[in-house]
Amino acid sequence: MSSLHDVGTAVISARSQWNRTGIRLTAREKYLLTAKGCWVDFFLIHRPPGDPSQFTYMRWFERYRRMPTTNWFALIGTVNCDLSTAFVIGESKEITGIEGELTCFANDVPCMYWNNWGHVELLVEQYAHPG
Ligand SMILES: [Ca+2]
Repeated sequence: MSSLHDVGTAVISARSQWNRTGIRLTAREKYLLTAKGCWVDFFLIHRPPGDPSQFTYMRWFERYRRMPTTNWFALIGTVNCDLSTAFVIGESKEITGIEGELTCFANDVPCMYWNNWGHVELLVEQYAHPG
């Protein structure tokens, strides 16, 4: 017997600065987000947790990422396309207390989405209420 049920799935494109999932979250509910697949930054393949800089020149640009201290191409979640609400999803993340549409992106420098390829798949499940 599972305490989780599916709320929805979404395809998160590496090329899109904002991926609107159409999945609406409710603050009183608790959710499990899980992501799978690979996406590509120019020629570097990443999984949903992303990766640290693999070349020295990449370190110069880290501070310009939309989440400056988070891995390149980490899967990021936000609410209603509002960067101030951003949190790392990576491969798996439990969330609660969030109200609004789940919107996602690959962590990159804003002007560097043109050389992004591929997508990851995000599954959103909701925990059943205890008792
Ligand atoms: Ca890029």
